[in-house]
Amino acid sequence: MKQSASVRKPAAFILILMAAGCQDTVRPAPSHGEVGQLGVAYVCGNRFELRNLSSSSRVVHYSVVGTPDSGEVFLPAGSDTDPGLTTLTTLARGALEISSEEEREDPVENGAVGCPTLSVEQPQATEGEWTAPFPWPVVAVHLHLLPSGRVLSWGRIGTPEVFDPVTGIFTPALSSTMLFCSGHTFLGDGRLLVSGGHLDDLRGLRDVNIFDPVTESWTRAESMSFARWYPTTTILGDGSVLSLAGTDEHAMDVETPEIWVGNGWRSLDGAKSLVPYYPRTFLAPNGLVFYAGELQQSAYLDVSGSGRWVPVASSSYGRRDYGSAVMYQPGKVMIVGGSDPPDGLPTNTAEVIDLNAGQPAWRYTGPMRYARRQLNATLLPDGQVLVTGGTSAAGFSDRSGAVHASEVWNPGTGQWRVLAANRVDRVYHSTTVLLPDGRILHAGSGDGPGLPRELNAEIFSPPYLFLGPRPAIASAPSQVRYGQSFEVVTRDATSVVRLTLVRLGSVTHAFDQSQRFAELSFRRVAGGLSVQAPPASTLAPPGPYLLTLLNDAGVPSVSAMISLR
Ligand SMILES: [Cu+2]
Repeated sequence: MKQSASVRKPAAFILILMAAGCQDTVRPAPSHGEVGQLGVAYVCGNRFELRNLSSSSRVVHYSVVGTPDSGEVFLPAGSDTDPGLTTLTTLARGALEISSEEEREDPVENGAVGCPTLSVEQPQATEGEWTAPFPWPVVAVHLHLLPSGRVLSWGRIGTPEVFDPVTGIFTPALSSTMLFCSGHTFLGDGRLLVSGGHLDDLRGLRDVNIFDPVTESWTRAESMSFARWYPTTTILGDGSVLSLAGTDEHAMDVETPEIWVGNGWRSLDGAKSLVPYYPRTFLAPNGLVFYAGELQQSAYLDVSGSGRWVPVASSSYGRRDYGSAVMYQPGKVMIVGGSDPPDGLPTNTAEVIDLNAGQPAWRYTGPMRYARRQLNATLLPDGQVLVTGGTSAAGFSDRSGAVHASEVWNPGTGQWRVLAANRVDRVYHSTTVLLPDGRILHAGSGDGPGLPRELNAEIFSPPYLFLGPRPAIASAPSQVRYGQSFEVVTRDATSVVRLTLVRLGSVTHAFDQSQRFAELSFRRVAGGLSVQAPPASTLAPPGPYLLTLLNDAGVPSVSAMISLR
């Protein structure tokens, strides 16, 4: 602490210079920890500045005293007149000790001084920003981010279309099945499994189709034993996929769940149950499938043997008809919005449950500013949940109550923050997915009762894209195995404080059947990060994910596509 007064001043000076983009200004020498040719100075927050006066670059070892935080840092060559300066943000708070083969520095205290926030004038830094609507060839009732970074969508009318977010070009991908009202999620190999479809209103199909994102073409797979209209598909830890609920070719409820086993379907005759349309289901860390809603009573579905249901806990609000649900961390689920009774006034409330607890129970988290149903809840790479669209009016999908403001939920505080508003009413059949560049695509609405067909989409840039330079991934493996450690090459390793995975989105009817979030632990090594893959497939089921670095300002990198096997 005793050095903080002498350090604080130059630190603020350096930050201002950095903000102004100056690279070549002579900077004050570190005031502490200086031995030989290495130097360490505390800056602010968990930031330290490392100095290399040697004319050759070197790799030094660092550790935060009394914590597991340690690693390696590459220091570029310096000289008497131009010290090679590297800013390092430690993951833990504590004194920083660095050493090389020749030298060992005394630890430098963390002065516990807050970092000055860059005063950003532009409102985008607090609210984000929407693009103007742009044309979309179908009503995007079903919307998916493909492992290629392209976006697949379809509606009731027209053919499925693949959109390239980089070029803006659409390419049709004709299917022999009418895929409207199907269920879908990504398989472990990155192909999209689509279960069921549309025979007529309320009447489903047995068809199963698989979309290959490389050839951008469809293949028919083994049909299900039951036709399904409005089913949910959920991938399990072993790569098999549950198809649950829906109505059959006679518009009768399908009570028997089925499991895709790679070359056909297995019926769970012991788990017959009437589950409403598009159940909000997730693979839980214990390997069971968790049913979070829309009904008030949540439950586990055990798919082993002939299957069975086990009640878990009752949520507080009631039924959440056309509310959304999201697993925002392994085993942690939020249910948000919706209406009880169905078609009644929507709620702004949200509830969370932690399935990792001994006795999981629902509890309220902060409420949204706006009540809504027909909303979308989308995981961001920083682990927050973005809500878009929906209506606050009673009725099935009354456009007079369309909510345009987006809101973001912070799982750390349980609070929501209102962000910028989009232009178009997006209610029933609206969809939202996270893109690899950290922006969010919001589309659809229509192809339903009395609603205009919104043949357009909008893209949202969240506030994190306006907070300064983005870290960058130079390279990352395209595939990793559970429990494996792997390397991410980046020049920004010393400022990266988080590394996250978000499973690719596959969305319809106010629910993403595919997205998941996981935080990865890592250690800095020369040239990048040594990262630990999730230890088990029940925490992060196999398939394609966006891998993202976040720096100490909360700014995400452009994501890399990575496949968990
Ligand atoms: Cu529908």
